[in-house]
Amino acid sequence: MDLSYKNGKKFIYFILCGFLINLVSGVNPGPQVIATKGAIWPKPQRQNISDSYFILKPGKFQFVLSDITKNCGILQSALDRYLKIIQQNEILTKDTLKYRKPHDKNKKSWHFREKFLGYLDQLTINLSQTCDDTKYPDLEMDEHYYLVINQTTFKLEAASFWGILRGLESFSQLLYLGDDLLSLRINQTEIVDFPRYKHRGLLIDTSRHFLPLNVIYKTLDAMSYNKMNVLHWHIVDDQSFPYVSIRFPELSNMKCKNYNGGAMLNKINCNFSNLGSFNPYTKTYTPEDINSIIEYGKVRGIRIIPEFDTPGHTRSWGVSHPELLTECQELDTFGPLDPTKAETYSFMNNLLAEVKVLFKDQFLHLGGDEVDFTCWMGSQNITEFMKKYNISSYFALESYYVQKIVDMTEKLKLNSIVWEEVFHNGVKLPQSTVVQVWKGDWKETIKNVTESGYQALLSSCWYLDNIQSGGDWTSFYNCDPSVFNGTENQQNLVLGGDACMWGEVVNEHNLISRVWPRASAPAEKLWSAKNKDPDLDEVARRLEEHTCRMNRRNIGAEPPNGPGYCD
Ligand code: CP6
Repeated sequence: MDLSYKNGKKFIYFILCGFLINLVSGVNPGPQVIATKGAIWPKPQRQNISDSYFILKPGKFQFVLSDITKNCGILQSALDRYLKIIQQNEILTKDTLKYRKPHDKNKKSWHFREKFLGYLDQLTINLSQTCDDTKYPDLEMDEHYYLVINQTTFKLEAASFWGILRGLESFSQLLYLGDDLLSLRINQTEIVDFPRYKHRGLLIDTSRHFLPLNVIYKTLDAMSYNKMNVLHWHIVDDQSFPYVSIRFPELSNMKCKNYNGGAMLNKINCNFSNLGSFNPYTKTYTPEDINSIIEYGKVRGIRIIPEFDTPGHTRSWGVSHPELLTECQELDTFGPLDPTKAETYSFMNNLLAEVKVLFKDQFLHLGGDEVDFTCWMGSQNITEFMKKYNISSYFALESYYVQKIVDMTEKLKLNSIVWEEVFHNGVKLPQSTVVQVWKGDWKETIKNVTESGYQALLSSCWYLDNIQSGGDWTSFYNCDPSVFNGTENQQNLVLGGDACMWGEVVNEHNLISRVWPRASAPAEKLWSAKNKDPDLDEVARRLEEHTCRMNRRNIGAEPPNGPGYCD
């Protein structure tokens, strides 16, 4: 008895202490953000919605195709995916039934204006163009769709398959569990929707840490739930070269120099830094791996753009090809790719030609960021080369290299994306080049880039490695790519942007929770209509539900708004 009394007293102290700590540290939990059900993320361009609703029985529901769409494999696979997602909701309704207390059963709906309109058993899919299964998503893909759920019509219409994909995502998000906790509901609604920007990307970095295929697939799933359409794959860098090249397999699969002259890879004699990849057996991407990622992205309307970042960030290339790197003054240390050698360029030409065929996208990211000049400064060979060709600065030398690579890429009939340094260095770029802006003074840089007639991508405000405590999606959300001083013509040159998840401290275990739902903020900024003065409480409620929805779909997104729960 005594004991329980003491415990009780302890408990009171505990509560009091907690209260005082809260008071002193100024912690105010604030109101809990209550999710808004059946609201779409990213917000559609135009949506009329009424309180009246239909009931959808997941086991009974089906998609109906018009004749023109009947033999479209890519569409069929999308319908299968979304039917599964919709049917998952049936499990949810059954679960809530199981755990409900009996007295809840008589609970009346709180919303008096809600009116039951009937059952939604099928959604008609109207694709107005013939479906072409062989087409890969590209910058110009048409993502426009039209969705009507009313008393006369249940239909989803689009000119292209890509629009149907985006519309299916919206349709699946409209479903919510009714207040009776028994039925899936969908409100009467009409949606006209299309993206504000064509390029809505996410950068992943598989050099600093390897990311297994299943994590990349999951990332692509989550991207499709957010209507993002570009995976910017920063596939190689200083730390590792996981890309298995057909032409140069040694890049990821280095043979040890002193291994008996044999051709086999020797794991024992090859320590960590002797390898181009962290592990040539388990931590590389073969052409087959890359193909399956491209196909997985394709059916979700996501382009896969690889980045082969040069001339800096290439230390791992030198493991098997030290001759490509600038030899520095200090013995056995290497700098950026050696811009003075013809073989550097023939190597790059062979590599990029192979990459073009494998990746299929019209764009290739050439990097060009953060070139460190220290090694060039000490190199006799570099100094002589600069004198001979009248190159007056290291910036000019860097430009000399990038110019050749950009021209090479153009000859391969590919468009280039480059980091902003390339623009600052005054490289004469083909007009079709896209400049990706990542540094702090982005408004000034985007203004200058578009003034010169180049297209631009914004990343500066969407660095996911930049973590601020207390939920930082609002800072990502407050950044708008059009807020710079430029003409309408200049505004039109902004293609969109990338959220960047650099890999220094991110691997398969924390990638998903670090990216989601934080990347959902740029996803909405890039899709939805411009809103100078968004109601952040409304956005928070919608993001809360969107996060819960991703969780229900097996995406381990973190809570965006502090304390709360998912139904
Ligand atoms: N790696 C490469 C990086 C970064 C860049 N390029 C980077 C720089 C600064 C920050 C985050 C990432 N890790 N290849 C710059 C584009 Cl804050």
